[in-house]
Amino acid sequence: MLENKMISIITPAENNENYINETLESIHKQTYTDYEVLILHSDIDALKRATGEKYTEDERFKFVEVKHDLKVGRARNIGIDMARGDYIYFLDSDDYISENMLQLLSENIGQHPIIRARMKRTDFGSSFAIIMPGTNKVRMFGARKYNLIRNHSSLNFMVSKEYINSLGIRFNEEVMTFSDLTFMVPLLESIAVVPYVSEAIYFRRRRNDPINHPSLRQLPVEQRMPDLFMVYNGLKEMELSAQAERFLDNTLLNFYRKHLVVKFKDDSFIDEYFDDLAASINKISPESLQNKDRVLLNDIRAIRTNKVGIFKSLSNFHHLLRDIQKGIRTKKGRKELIYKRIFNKMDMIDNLVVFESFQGKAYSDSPKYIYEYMLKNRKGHKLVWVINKDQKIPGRPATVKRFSLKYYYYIARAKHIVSNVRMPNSYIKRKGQIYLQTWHGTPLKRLAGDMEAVHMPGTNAVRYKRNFNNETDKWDYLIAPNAYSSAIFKRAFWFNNTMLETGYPRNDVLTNDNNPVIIRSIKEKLDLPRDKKVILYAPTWRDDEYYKVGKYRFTLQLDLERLKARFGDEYIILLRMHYVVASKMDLTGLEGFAYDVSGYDDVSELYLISDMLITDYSSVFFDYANLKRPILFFTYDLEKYKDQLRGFYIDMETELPGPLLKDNDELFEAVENIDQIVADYEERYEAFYDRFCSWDDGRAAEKVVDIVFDK
Ligand code: C2G
Repeated sequence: MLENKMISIITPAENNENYINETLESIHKQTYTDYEVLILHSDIDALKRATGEKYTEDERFKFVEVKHDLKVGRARNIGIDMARGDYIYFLDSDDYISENMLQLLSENIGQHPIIRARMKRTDFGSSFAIIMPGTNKVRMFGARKYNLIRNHSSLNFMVSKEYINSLGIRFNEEVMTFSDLTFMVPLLESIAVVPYVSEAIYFRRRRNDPINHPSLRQLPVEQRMPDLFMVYNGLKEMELSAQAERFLDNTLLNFYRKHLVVKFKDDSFIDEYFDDLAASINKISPESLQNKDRVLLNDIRAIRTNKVGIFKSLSNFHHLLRDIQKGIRTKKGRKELIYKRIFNKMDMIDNLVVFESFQGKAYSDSPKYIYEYMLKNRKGHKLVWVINKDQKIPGRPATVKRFSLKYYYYIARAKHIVSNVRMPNSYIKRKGQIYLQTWHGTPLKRLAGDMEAVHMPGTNAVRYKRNFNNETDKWDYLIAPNAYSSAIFKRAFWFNNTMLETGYPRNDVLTNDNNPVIIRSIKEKLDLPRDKKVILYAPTWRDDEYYKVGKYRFTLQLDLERLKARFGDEYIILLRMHYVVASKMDLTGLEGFAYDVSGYDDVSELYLISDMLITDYSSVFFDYANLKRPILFFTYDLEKYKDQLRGFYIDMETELPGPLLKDNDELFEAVENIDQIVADYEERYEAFYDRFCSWDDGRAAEKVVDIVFDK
């Protein structure tokens, strides 16, 4: 145990205001109490407000004001210079440590100048900061000490301050990334063994917003690469041990393989960076190339002999091979290969337009209404629909199934793509191609970049946001149904192209076709009784209730038997599940009262024929409000949905045009007293209508087409 030895924890906090409290809390709970924390930030007052009194009143917590745009290396150096402790410990302000961290480090460092503890990646907050009793073994890392530098980082090392000063080492202050190596390599070079304790754990938080708040490692390759070259070249000037040489060479080669090779798909990237790459690759020692595979060695040879032409051919050839290897195994892969390598090399066809709604599941939504407008008013275009079932579509366009070979053919050759959801990740947006994204609803639930956590199967927040951002980068036009959505879309979709502030084409019918003749014809098409009023029940889906990726479960909470017994003489009910819901409903005994209209393509037509809407958190109510008919919210799981799954943009309690009803009893009472509810909510409904529906004037399709397509 260290007697009277103080530990200085260095924690740069810029841009981490959201997480810092958990970091500080984990320090505050330490069983070893002789420490100071140097928290470096450019706006101390703001940071102190965020962290609260507990830390500002504890003099061990020192808030140090630094310039706003300091690189992390500079901040750490300032910390080292100011530290009064005997030991320095590096902890980042979005991470946290187990309670026994400082104690175990201090108990086990002995006469060594350095020690390190265990590290774990986590997606969670510090409530999960468990300790692992009984694993308090100290291992010594000698020959393998460089393995302790995980992710090129100095985090979680505790080092003697006197020792740092005797070596005179500091972090490089010019680079944004890889700066830690400039400190760690000279340090480890001077040390024979590093003790490692596995019972204390450093929790490294996986950042969930790689677009707006990337961690350093999530920055674009173009930004990280020059940093790596600079750091690598600088360190290679030193007299290094074989271990350090290997460590540095492998760092460079791994970065090359993981990131640069992908970028080199594009020849212009090779032209831009070849010389810098060659300068570093030339410094790799021959021993580090032993046992490397042929593909890598061929690349290196071309780089070292300065043969850019050969390097480009190799790179193109390898990408082709990789595409073939990846593609050949599955049917879909083979189609994607043909798409990428053949269809995408053919010319685009200027008047060809591909339409798709809800991944080919329906002929519906705004793409349908844009299509129908074009059919009448843009005769020179060839229009194609992506639709997965047999379906008669007016104007008899060519139809293709999603992911069929023809589908790939059309999305490669069409000048225009119109879709209301994301295209597949394999879609390559061609130069000159125009992608009109209509989207499919005014957002109530938090969207994409605004989501904190992601609870859908088969993904995590980082992957989800990255894929989403790749998609939104491809959008040339995006339709906004109202000013509220326009502002949210810009932020949550990171969207900087043309926002079409036109209202929704899918809502044109709610203005233009709201008359008894059309309503009757839709009811006839659906074979519904005409002497009953119609309730439409259209809930949304639940992110965490699923069978598998893309197929969600929905458990009906509505008591249909009771509803029928009480209201069956006056009403019928249409049950409309969200398009990702795969659960089937059993309506035995409810014939003539409850109708499953989940398979009906166009929900706008269902709105037209309904006298009342029951929904929950679905965007359907924003559209339905155009009709100014009653809306009830059956929100039996409000707390869970709001707090755990998504979070909302508006206050459900005060801003909705109808009441929140938490169980069947409340819901039935509301149906019974619907006239009273209409009267009670009149004012709120007006305000809601003005805010969300006032752009919908029946001409949205026309306005969109005029902007996006030539006459
Ligand atoms: N929809 C439907 N039937 C339902 C629910 C939804 O036909 N029972 C259609 C509506 O056109 C609705 C759209 O699907 O506007 C989107 O559905 P939401 O329930 O709002 O959910 P989601 O697909 O997650 O989209 O910005 C909007 C959000 O992205 C929500």
